[in-house]
Amino acid sequence: MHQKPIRRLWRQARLATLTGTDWGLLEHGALLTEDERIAWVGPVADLPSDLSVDEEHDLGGGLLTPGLVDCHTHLVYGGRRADEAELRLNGVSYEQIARAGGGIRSTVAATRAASEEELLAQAVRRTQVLRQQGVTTLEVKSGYGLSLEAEARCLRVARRLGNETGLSVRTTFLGAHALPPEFEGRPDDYIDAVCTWLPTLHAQGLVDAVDAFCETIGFTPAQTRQVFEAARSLGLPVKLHAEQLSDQGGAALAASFGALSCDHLEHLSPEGIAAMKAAGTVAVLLPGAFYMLRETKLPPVAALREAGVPMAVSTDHNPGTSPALSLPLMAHMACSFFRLTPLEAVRGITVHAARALGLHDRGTLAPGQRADLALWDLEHPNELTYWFGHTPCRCVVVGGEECS
Ligand code: DI6
Ligand code: FE
Repeated sequence: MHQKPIRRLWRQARLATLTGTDWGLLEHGALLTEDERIAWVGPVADLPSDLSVDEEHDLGGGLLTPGLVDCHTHLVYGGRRADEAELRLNGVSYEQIARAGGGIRSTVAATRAASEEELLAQAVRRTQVLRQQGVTTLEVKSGYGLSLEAEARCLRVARRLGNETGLSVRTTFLGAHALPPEFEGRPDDYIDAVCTWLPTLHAQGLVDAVDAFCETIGFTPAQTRQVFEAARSLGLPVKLHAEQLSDQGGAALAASFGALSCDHLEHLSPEGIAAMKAAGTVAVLLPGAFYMLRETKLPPVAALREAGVPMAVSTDHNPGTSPALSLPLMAHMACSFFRLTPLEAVRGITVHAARALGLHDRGTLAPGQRADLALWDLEHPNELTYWFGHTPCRCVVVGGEECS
């Protein structure tokens, strides 16, 4: 039976539509939604006088933007690494910590030991914090299980997160994140295993995209290519942790597979930029990891801008290098550290972040887009990158339904 859509009118707000090359500000704006989609956006004065709606929402003079999109997180994991962070701040090196069984491997051990329900409860709490700061869509990577069973558990948790919190969750299989202890000294065997797990996980509906960590301390370009070929044979899109600590040519490799995004990119070369531009690959910048690792090499933002490569910004939430849960803070840091303009940074946590996930139905306020909205106690969207350390988000709307 075809039911009549629920029409909701949202008014008494300033709107930032982000549809063009500017903020797309509408001073006295209104927005009409039909079920989970936006049906109309414009000045309140242009609303037809005989409009009939099922619900009317007074937005109290706030600022309405598209719901934010966090396009790169490692949100599902067990344990925490504050002790390791303290050791590092007391002068112990990352390598010493890793040799003593810390680092990524300690998170792998804690994740393997945790039940699905425990992992879910922790991930829900983290997701609620992201949502309180405007996020309506997020990506969640696996990569702390590193066995078929534990990776499947983490991806199931990521799938369930959407139901538990009402947000949209995209899942990414990152089996090629680190070498698990049982494969010590046998990285090629591990990559073979990862490639055999992928069809199984995909058949269970757990994988929206495939990622890898291409780095001296991660996997080689040849190993990354093997993972990408397995993804391609299943028709799955790829993305890559590329050029974070050194230039491995990972971005060009990922672009040759039509990657949705390359992420980190502090050591990205001009060739990598050209390949990303040609492939339409999004550059995802992660100032949280840059900051926590006290990196000094900046991603080549001016060259990316010049080339016209779309830039996104994300939290990279993970327990080792970026335990951050505020996307507006990351936008602020993308401006102050990486010299994005406020408009670039805001597009980077909305429309370009959506594109980094292959999603074209969100990130702007326009008819046909999903009715994913964030309402802020702000006068102008440039304040999203101005304030830091507090939360001016009043609530979010997901698929036309008020959510918090
Ligand atoms: N790059 C990173 O910065 C994180 N993963 C990755 O591929 C680090 C993850 C961790 O230390 O737990
Ligand atoms: Fe990451």
